Amino acid sequence: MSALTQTQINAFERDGYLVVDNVLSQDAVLEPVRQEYAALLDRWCLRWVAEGKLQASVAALSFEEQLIAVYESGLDYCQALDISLPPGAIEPDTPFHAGPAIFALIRSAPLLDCVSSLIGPELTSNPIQHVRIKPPQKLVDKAEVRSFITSTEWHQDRATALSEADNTQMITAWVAITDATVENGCLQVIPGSHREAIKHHCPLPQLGIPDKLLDGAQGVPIPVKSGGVVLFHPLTIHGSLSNHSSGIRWSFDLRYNVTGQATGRPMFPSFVVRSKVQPNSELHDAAVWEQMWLNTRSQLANQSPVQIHRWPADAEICA
Ligand SMILES: O=C(O)CCC(=O)C(=O)O
Ligand SMILES: [Fe+2]
Repeated sequence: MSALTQTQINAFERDGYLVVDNVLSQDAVLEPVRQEYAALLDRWCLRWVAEGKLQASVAALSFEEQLIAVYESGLDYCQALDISLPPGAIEPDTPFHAGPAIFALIRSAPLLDCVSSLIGPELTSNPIQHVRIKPPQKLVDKAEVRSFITSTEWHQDRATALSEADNTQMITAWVAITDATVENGCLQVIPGSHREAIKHHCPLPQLGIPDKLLDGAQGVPIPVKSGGVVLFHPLTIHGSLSNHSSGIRWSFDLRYNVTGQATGRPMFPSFVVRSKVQPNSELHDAAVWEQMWLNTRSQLANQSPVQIHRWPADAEICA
């Protein structure tokens, strides 16, 4: 798999999204990510066991079983496993994960080839990025609203960035680690919605477009197999279904913007991931990338809470 065909580019421009199968190598890219996450979760489990919050027997389970056991024990793994810092107050020890396998995933050449086909060869890794490892919905608390755990409300990614990035050329690359199916909570999109303007979003209970501003019946589910990618435009209205399977649903959402344009999250670090005009501006060192996030955390730990979007909860349309 390399650059997109003209037919694929046309489909992206028409629909605002594109599913590309077999972008990421299982052996070279996804297996290292799985191993890195297994080791990461093992470390957290050891800590929780030592703190008396988790039964010691959990250590012997598979990643998926561990994750589910951790969730059922009432432990919050979302930020511990995420690949970004959170909004709001940041502490000197707020956890996050910026490991070498994630850096390699972000830099994966076939993935960058796809993105370059849509926005050109000068690419910055945008810091609006997350892992979502969703447990079976039957285990999820009825009051749960976070899109790291349960279904994701209809929204446009442009609304998750500050308005400084409203004209930024950006692509979301949603990477399937497990197969994403209608049953386990794949993405859904409203085809062609990227041709409309940014919609009003409400921040609560989860950032999303109020029902009265869209017709969710136009949504189509977009299943994709492990190693495949969904690419979408920042104005494409999308969300996800809930996980009605008995296993986890695991994805990463990565973003890329044209270098030099605003990222929409200026307090978090971005880096040049590919450049044709200035190849030596590319960052190739995973340790430097991790250090950028560590430095950001130190700086933000002494500051007022991080505001990541523009949407007030008291807007009339949100009532
Ligand atoms: O995976 C999900 O549930 C939502 C992901 C999403 O909204 C995104 O990748 O922009
Ligand atoms: Fe999104």
